[in-house]
Amino acid sequence: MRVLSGIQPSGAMHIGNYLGAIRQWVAAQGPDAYYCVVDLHALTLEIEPAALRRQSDDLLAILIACGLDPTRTTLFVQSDVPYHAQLSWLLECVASYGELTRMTQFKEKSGRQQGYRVGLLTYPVLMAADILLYQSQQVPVGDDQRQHLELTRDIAERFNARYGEVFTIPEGVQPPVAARVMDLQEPERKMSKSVASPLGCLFLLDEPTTIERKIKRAVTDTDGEMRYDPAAKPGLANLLEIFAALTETTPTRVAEGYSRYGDLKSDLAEVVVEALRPIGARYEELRADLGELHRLREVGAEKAVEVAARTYGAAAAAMGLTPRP
Ligand code: ATP
Ligand code: LTN
Repeated sequence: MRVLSGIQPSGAMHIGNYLGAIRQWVAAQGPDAYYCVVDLHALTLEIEPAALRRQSDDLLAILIACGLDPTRTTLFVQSDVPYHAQLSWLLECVASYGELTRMTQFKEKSGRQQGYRVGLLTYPVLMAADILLYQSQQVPVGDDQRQHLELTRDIAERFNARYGEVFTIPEGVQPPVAARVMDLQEPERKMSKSVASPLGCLFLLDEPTTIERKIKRAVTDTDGEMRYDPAAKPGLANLLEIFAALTETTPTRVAEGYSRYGDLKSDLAEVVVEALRPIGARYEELRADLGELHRLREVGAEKAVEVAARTYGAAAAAMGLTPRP
């Protein structure tokens, strides 16, 4: 099964990324899986060049620390493979302006700033290029990316109908629980790297005391009734989901084991700290050897280029371009 997914180096990785996406990446890894650090996507919002460089290295290291093995699977950086930007242009000439302005993420992110970049609008087309270049069948992502996946399918189907069968039609796959981890302070908003929420976001590299403090202060509700009800009790439901995902059970089951919010929170803090401890330790080792990290990056780029070049050539030729051999 051909698998591809991506994550932006737009900030430190949080538990939403981990539970919504990265754990699924690790489970699906193997010779047919392609995972990329999508640095071109991170340019759609303001980011310092030095921060982009540093965060791309950080992210490679933490992905490996989470259990991805770059010798068994292909782990690469998007901008190392020029075909992503090239195919994106071809697909921009297949996608329509109307379908891009309808994207929820575009509406949210463009609404937060004046004079937003055109890349923020065309971002889902670049994402479609990432996916289609590798002829991916499955794309493990969090719930927030469903709409972008649907758009990718529409673009691929339209391309195939107009120019001939070039692309595999992919499908998104979401985890059974914690596909959408919410901000701990504002449980109606998803946890996000690029939105500053000092107490709302649990980062994988947070110190144990920080994790305890954030979970203890997480917003719940005042009726004190322990039950899993995401609509009526979003803050509590979020904590139950994180707990369930990390202990391989269901949120309802977790709720049955507790009567007080305080007890649930202190046990959850312990579960999170223990789950993240080995990741933090491994990360420090990997990040200390930048030479080795860059060698692994190069290995990944070489494997990715081989596949991407083939698909790009087929797409360009189908549209009437004459790619050089
Ligand atoms: P940004 O805030 O910069 O948009 P992000 O935190 O949303 O970043 P991405 O790099 O865009 O993260 O996404 C990487 C993966 O993590 C995607 O598959 C996405 O669906 C998933 N993901 C992101 N946020 C969450 C969340 N709160 N819950 C579950 N999955 C998430
Ligand atoms: N758009 C995604 C990140 C992303 C991605 C991809 C995910 C870029 N390219 C390809 C899966 C497949 C996001 O914002 N989370």
